[in-house]
Parts: sequence; C-alpha cells; structure tokens
Amino acid sequence: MCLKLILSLSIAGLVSASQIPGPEERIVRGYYIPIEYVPWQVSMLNATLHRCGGVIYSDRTILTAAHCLHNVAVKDLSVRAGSSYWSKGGQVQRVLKAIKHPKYRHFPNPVYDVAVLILEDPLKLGSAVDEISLAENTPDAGTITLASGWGLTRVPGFHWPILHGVHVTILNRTECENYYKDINYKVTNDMICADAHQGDTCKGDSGGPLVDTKNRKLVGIVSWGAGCGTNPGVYADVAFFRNWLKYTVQENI
Ligand code: 4AZ
Repeated sequence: MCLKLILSLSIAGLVSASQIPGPEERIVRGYYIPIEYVPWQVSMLNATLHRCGGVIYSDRTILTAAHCLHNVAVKDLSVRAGSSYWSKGGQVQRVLKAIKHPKYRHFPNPVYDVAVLILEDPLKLGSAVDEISLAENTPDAGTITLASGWGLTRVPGFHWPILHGVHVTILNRTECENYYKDINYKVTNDMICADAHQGDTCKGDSGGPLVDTKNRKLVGIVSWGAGCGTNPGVYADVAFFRNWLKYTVQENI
C-alpha cells in the first residue's frame, strides 16, 4: 500500500515535471509534437538544409513567408512533408515556382510577408501529410492558437532536429502596434500578434503555421518579432491575405 503510494506519487511527479518546460526546452518554451498533430507543417529546404517552415494548402501548393525566399534560387528549394524531422523521412518534393506577394518589403521589418510555392509533383496526402484551409476572419484577441516548427529553441541556438509546437494567445493589434512603435518597428493591418511569454516562435520557424485548432483553420504564417520569447511574435494575417492566396494558387497551378 505504502510502496504503491510512493510509486504513484513519484510517477505523478515525473509526469508533471516533464510537462513543465525547463529553460532548455524551448520552439522557445515549446514541446515536442509529432507531425500527425500538425500534418499541414512542412520544412522548406534550401539544398539539404532546413531554411523555413511552410504550410500545405493543397497537394501541389505550399504557403510560406516571402522573406524565406531572400537570397535563394528556386531550383535549390524543396519541401519535406510527413516527417517530425526536417532532415529525414516523409516525402520530399521540389519547388517549381515561388511567388512572393508583390507588396512584400523588408524595412524596418517584413510587411506583406507571404508567398506561394508550387511543387513539381503532388504530395500524397494521408495522416501525416494534409492540407489546411484558410481562416475567413482575423482571430479575436484572446484566441489560443498553435504554432510549430524547427526553429531556434533558445537564443542563441540552433535548428532543432525534431518538430516543436507551442500554444500562443492572440493579442489586440492596436496594443501590439503601440508596443512596437516605441521600439521603431511597424505593425500594420496585414499582421497579427501573439503573446511571447508562455512560448514563442523564433528564427527558422518563419513561414510555418499558426493554427486555430478549435476549428482547424490557418490563421497566421510565422513572420517576425524582436527577439524570441520576450516581445510579441508577429504573423502574417491569413484572413487578410485570403483572396490573394486563393487567386495566386488558381493562377499558377
Ligand atoms: C525570424 O528571425 C523570427 N519571435 C521569426 C519569428 C520571431 C522572431 C524572429 C518571433 O525568422
């Protein structure tokens, strides 16, 4: 009886300890998630190295951030889908065409930071590889969303070999705008912000998904932030870009 109690207490202790992320376990301060939880996630590879995240919109189209295409040649790009590792497993397809939003600029921070990738051959969809639909509406402040990727888990740090996820809360845009104005960055109406204190995206997560898991809609694409885990994370507002994304896919497929 006593042994049983000690055993169950120590098991409970182990479980709860593993659920509290230590400072070394960070997307920043996130947790490992298997690809089946976020089957819309891909790694965008430049030659053989992870460069950015991406999102499966259809078997032949991937959404990512426009800044991920900076200084890369389309012929060197591919995506890996269906694996929790950016470096192995799943399916790899080459990118045929990459289309940045025509209003994309990068000063003082990225604006209109979205792009569409057309794949050479379609992905085979299944439990680890699946498309996600675009949100119709900008998420309300307070909505809890899931971000994922292979980005830095601490600053300074390196790209993690295994996929991480983190739940983040959407912030009021005006507050985020005022916050960043004070440190000379510009949050505009093509962006949404999420609180960074409970966990955040970081370098290498860019282009990846921010998802409202309650209704399984893509609400954001990882874009930028001042540092990781301290100031709000900034995402392209998918509802804002919905028409452009749909039109661009239709015109190029
Ligand atoms: C980056 O450099 C980056 N904390 C992406 C996301 C965030 C910061 C930086 C958000 O790609």
